[in-house]
Amino acid sequence: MKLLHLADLHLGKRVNGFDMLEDQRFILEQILTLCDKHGVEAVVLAGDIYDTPVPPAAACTLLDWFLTQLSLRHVPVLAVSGNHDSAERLDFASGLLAEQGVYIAGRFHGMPKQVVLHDRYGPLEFTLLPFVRAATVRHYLPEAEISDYDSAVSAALAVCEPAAPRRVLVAHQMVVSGVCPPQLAGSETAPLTVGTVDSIDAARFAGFCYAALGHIHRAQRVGIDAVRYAGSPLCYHLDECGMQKSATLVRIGKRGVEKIEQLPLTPRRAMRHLTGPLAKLVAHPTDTEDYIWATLTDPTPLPDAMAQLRAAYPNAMRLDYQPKGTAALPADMTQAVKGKPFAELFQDFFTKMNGRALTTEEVLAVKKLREEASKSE
Ligand SMILES: [Mn+2]
Repeated sequence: MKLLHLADLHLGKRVNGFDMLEDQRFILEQILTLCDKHGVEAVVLAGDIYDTPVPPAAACTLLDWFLTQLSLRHVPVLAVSGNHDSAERLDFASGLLAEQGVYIAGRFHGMPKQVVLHDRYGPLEFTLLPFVRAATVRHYLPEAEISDYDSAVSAALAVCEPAAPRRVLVAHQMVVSGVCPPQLAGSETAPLTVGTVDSIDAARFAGFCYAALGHIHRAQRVGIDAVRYAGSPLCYHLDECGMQKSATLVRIGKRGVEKIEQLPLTPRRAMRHLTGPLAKLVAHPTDTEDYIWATLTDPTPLPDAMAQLRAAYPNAMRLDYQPKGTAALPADMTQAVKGKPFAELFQDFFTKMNGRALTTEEVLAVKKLREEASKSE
């Protein structure tokens, strides 16, 4: 079976005040074209279908259109809620939609939804695990030993009796392999935390031939090829400037995954980061409809800089300064803080906020607080 794995559509999202709905419609049309071209037999939506629990009406209309188009092509859809979705709203009419081959798991009721589709090799099971917090699972499975996200997801999956030898998991969680954190894209939001406390070990998915994940906006494998994040289909944050987005085509054969391909997606407007003096940036603009983040290297702030920039690039989203010779702020803060000890991070933060370093007494006080906090965790 040829699956198209998508996630984090975030329909209805605004980026820096810009409504992305037209861009989203454009990319969904492209995805439909890819479905036709590659003979996709099922589409997986691994959560964060909408950007907010109460999405704008136009976002609902867009999803309605997309699901209808897939249904007209007789392509089943397997969808779960993400942390951005309202689980209840996403469940609206899900019983009726299931009759049309649109399988949606919004709420977790104590057991993931299991859907069995068939291909030439027989049954293929989809386990649809909506986004869950440990407390939700604990509520429905009071007998299970649940201390964190990892044990919660394990317990939630353990309830299911395998319905076919070949099983695919659809989930929206923070999944890690060993101690290796996934590479964030920049636009993920809660419940991400520093470290791996709220994360799930990919080893929990050993019973599945493929785990279609959502939550991290950068497409990537987690430890092994068959555990993957599809990533968002569009750049949703300026930190994602220049990131190649894709849809993941997975071919499942007799014994499991046979081939995985990342099909590149081309946005209606690219998101680009330009650096240089303003006069130079606006002198010969190219692809002027793109979403632009400009870092100006002019020695002093310029009046009307944004107005000038927008005259050349009407969709300029952000403007900042980095006069020549000054240190650049790292574009990816996660890389900058990675591996730094807590004391050092706090010292940096304090110095930045207060313009002075911590005194020895303060350092000790912070150390004490930190120790107390870790005891109460
Ligand atoms: Mn997301």
